Amino acid sequence: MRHRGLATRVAGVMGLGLLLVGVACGSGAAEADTQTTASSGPAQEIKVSMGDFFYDPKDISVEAGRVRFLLSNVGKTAHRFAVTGEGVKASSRNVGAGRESTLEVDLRPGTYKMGCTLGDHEARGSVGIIIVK
Ligand SMILES: [Cu+2]
Repeated sequence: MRHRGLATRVAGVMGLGLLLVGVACGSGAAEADTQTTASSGPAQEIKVSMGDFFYDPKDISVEAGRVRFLLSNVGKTAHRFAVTGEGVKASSRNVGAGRESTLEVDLRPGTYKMGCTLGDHEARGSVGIIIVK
C-alpha cells in the first residue's frame, strides 16, 4: 500500500514537470520563428550542375543577401557543394549521382570559393568562384 501511494505521487510530480517543459518549449519556438522571419528575405536562386569533375557555371555573380543554390549532380559519383570565404564556411551534404539538393547561405560583398570537398574533386576541377556585389 505504501509503495502504491509513493508511485502515484511520483507520477504526479513527473506530469507537472512535463507540462512545464511543454510550456517552455512553446515560447522558445515562437521566438525562433520571429527571428527567422526578420532576418531572411527572398533568396536569389542559382542553379549549379555538378559533374565529374566540374561545376557549371564555373563562375557565379550574385547580389549580396540570401542565396539558394539549386544543386544538381549530373555526374556518376557523389559530389558536394561547399562555399568558403569572407568568414563563411557552408556546405551541402553529399549529393549522390543523379540527385538534387540545395544550400542556402547569406553572402555579403566579396569573393568566395565554391568547391567539392570530397576526395580530390577540387583538384580535378569541381571548383569555382562566386563574386558577390
Ligand atoms: Cu565531387
